[in-house]
Amino acid sequence: MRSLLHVLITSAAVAVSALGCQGQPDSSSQTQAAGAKAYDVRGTVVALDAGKKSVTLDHEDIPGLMRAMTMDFPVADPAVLDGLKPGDAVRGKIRVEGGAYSVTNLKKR
Ligand SMILES: [Cu+2]
Repeated sequence: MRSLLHVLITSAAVAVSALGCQGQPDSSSQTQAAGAKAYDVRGTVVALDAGKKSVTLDHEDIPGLMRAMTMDFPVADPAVLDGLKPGDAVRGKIRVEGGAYSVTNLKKR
């Protein structure tokens, strides 16, 4: 019971902080928020796509989404990867919408 409660609280915190980061009070954000969920991710950059359209991350467990693994993620904007290079330890946000992943934020930690 206690761990379930923890998951619920964590999920709520993630949702709130995602709104804080991305919240732009325009009409399009409402449709975006409808089916989209945001997750915190921590891991290490393995490789960057030349055009910075995707990043390979060796990521830790993402509670409620997937276990730890190495995989490619599309990025929302090439600027998300500015200043990052393979080997960097990072943390950031992944948006999941309609089964598609997108890294919306990634910073060295
Ligand atoms: Cu994964």
